[in-house]
Amino acid sequence: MPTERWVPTTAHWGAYQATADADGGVRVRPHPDDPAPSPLLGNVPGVARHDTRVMRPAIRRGWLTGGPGPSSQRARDEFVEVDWDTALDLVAAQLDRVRVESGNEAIFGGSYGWGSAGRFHHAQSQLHRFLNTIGGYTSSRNNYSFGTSQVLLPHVVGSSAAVLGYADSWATVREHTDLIVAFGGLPTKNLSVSPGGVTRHTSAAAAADPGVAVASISPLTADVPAGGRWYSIEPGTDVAMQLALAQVLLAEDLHDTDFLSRCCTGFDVFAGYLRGETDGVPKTPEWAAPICGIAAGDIRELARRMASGRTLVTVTWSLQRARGGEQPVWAGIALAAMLGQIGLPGGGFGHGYGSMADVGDEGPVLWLPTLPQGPNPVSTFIPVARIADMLLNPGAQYDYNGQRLAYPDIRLVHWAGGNPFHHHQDLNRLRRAFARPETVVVHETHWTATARHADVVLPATTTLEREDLGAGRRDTHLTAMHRVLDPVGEARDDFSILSGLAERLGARQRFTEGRSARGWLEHLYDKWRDQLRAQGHELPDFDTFWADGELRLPAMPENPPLVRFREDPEGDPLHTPSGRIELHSAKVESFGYEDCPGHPVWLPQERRGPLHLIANQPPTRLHGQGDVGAVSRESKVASREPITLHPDDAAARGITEGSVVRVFNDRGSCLAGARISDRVRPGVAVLPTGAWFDPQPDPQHPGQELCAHGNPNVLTEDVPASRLSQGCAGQRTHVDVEPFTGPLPEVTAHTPPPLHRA
Ligand SMILES: Nc1nc2c(c(=O)[nH]1)N[C@H]1C(S)=C(S)[C@@H](COP(=O)(O)OP(=O)(O)OC[C@H]3O[C@@H](n4cnc5c(=O)[nH]c(N)nc54)[C@H](O)[C@@H]3O)O[C@H]1N2
Ligand SMILES: Nc1nc2c(c(=O)[nH]1)N[C@H]1C(S)=C(S)[C@@H](COP(=O)(O)OP(=O)(O)OC[C@H]3O[C@@H](n4cnc5c(=O)[nH]c(N)nc54)[C@H](O)[C@@H]3O)O[C@H]1N2
Ligand SMILES: [Mo]
Repeated sequence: MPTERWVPTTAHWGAYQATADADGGVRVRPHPDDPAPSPLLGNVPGVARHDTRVMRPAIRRGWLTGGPGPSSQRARDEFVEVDWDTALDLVAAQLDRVRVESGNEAIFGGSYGWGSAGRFHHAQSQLHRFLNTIGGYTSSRNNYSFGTSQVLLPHVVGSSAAVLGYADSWATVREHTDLIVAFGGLPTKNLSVSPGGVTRHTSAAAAADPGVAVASISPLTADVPAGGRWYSIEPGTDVAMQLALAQVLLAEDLHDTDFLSRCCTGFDVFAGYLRGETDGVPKTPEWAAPICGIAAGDIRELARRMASGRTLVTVTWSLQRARGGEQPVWAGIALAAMLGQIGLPGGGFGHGYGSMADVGDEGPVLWLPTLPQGPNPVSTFIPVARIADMLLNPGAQYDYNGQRLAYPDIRLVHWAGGNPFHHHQDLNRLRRAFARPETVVVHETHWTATARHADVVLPATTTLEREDLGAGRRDTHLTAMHRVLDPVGEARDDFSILSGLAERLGARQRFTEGRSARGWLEHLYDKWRDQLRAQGHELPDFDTFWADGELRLPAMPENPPLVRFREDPEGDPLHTPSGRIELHSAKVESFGYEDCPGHPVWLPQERRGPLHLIANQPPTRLHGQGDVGAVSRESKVASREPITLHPDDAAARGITEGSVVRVFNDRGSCLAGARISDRVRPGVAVLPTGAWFDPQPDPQHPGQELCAHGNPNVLTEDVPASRLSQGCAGQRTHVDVEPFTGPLPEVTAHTPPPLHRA
């Protein structure tokens, strides 16, 4: 028997080693230096060669026979498999026709999504680079993760990096912090993930047991770390509690007037609002308690405690992924500013402890090898979460960050490395939107819902089937990602697919610069190595790095903007209009948005359903990735995604543990498997994202469809956080739940669609 060859690779859930099995599959084991490998690693073997891998280029029959055009048959028609030349000829011809007839603006290439780890084969970068060589494309801006904060933070602290890029490490927190006040809690389930990967998982263990007192404010006990105190809050009401905490600091003179006058502007306006001068409502704990469900005495006591030592106020990204999502972030900053500890070690404001592994990690902040995308000759963009609005309303005007913009008229959608039928809200509406373009091209490794909604599906390799360089934000290592498996079927990497298209459009040389994939890895590595050498860091040559399998990234001196600013507010001002932290922004106020006025405010929201639904990140996979893997499959209840309900809510509806339920509101419905637990607040249900969308006729409601598998995005509302950010607001919605008594439809999302040979 040949000896096993274990090779290094990495994924968004961490670096690991892999070896090919005799039967063509793969086995995996953690990186030897990883103190806490991700549970998501267990999905890899089942995903690599799953039946849902796309084997050959496939074309929707109606598009193949009838030609391009709007169609409601997407994801309803059958697919025909064709050879690569046929598929590439057809796609290149449509790209060319659209750019000639309608201009490159009519091509939407935003292609949002996480794809896979790997600096070169990053699908979205490859697609952007390709589209730029053929005249450009309409792009998307910001992300689903913290897209609301990306627009707000520059107004408040001058840049989003000031907050997001330089979080104190967990070691610093452990050393200096007396109290962490965590809005959204510190859910460790999120902390094995970081974009591009993480070699040593240290944040998850730190967050699980920070060794520091924690006030964990969230509707779920799963978000509370060891020794933490649970403040069970009504979803969507954190701002009321934050304002009440601020009001106590103000009323009891516990705020740092020196910091507020030296480093902030607009505190007087905010303080007037806290006192009720503008609206007649003082934001006292007694005012907040009935809104947020936390007793007034508890709020008062917490405020006093916050002022008595070093306090880190932190807000998970989930809180800004909601209507009015700017407010809990801005109010959190205002609260931290009143405590006067912004820029001090272990104090001030944090954003994303409990959201992502890199927040609080200790790896260096440094520039990684990056595929250059080149300039995009088209300047048209959309805020990323406005995809359905754009496709449905060409020409319509909308607000964004003080600008009035109009949606382009999109004829061709080209997607590589993302799954809008995972990430977007109100999937029934998204289906109507995806009926509008003339052509939808998707590169996918698996038959995801987005692949099924395409006209042309081009089979992509996974990281295990190619070579790459890998490292994540604040990672400690650069991994030489070796190839482990042969490509499945006729799958090609995105670089090779796009080289084929570039060739047909006369742009091959511009796209490839004459390099092979291996040539690019060496080129990107060498360029990066030269840059680091210029900064005094000597790294091995490519061949040595490749043979070693990894290298340790050099430590870098850090210069966090808020630390510098605190030390010298005049000499090192922030990039805000005032140069200071803006607790009132004249600029934001001047936009006149009722859903994001000039300072943090409580925006009451209409309750439109008996239960709050939290659609948070899944503990068992990365978004939709890995849903066919063992860890995700084993978590299902009656083959559906588990929904967690409080015992009182379940009893009131006659719902029993393990049964199939129907979750519904006026936008849609899905089936899910009931889990009953007092670890959620009464009135709150939790259905994580990521079960592959499985639309089927609803057996009990003729003419309607339901998702048979449990994707919460059939229920979420496709609205922006506000007119300021236009950010994703998918984290929460309102629903009702009932026992499902109809004939039970089987889950079909985990089997490939019927395929015919041309
Ligand atoms: N309701 C609700 N919805 C949400 C959220 C929420 O909190 N609530 N969170 C949002 C957030 S924060 C995010 S980031 C998004 C995530 O949304 P996405 O990033 O779109 O989700 P993924 O499932 O990671 O999709 C990546 C796709 O890329 C494919 N892929 C992997 N490697 C390759 C490759 O090499 N080439 C190609 N061509 N394809 C590849 C995978 O098969 C997968 O289908 O979801 C958002 N949606
Ligand atoms: N295992 C795993 N980890 C992941 C991901 C994944 O798919 N799987 N995705 C990664 C990505 S792309 C991102 S952007 C991050 C996202 O990081 P987050 O957006 O922060 O993560 P979520 O799990 O969606 O939400 C965190 C917690 O917020 C709480 N919460 C929801 N609404 C409210 C509210 O109104 N008030 C309060 N106080 N709490 C509330 C919920 O209880 C939830 O558990 O996660 C990353 N980590
Ligand atoms: Mo995200």
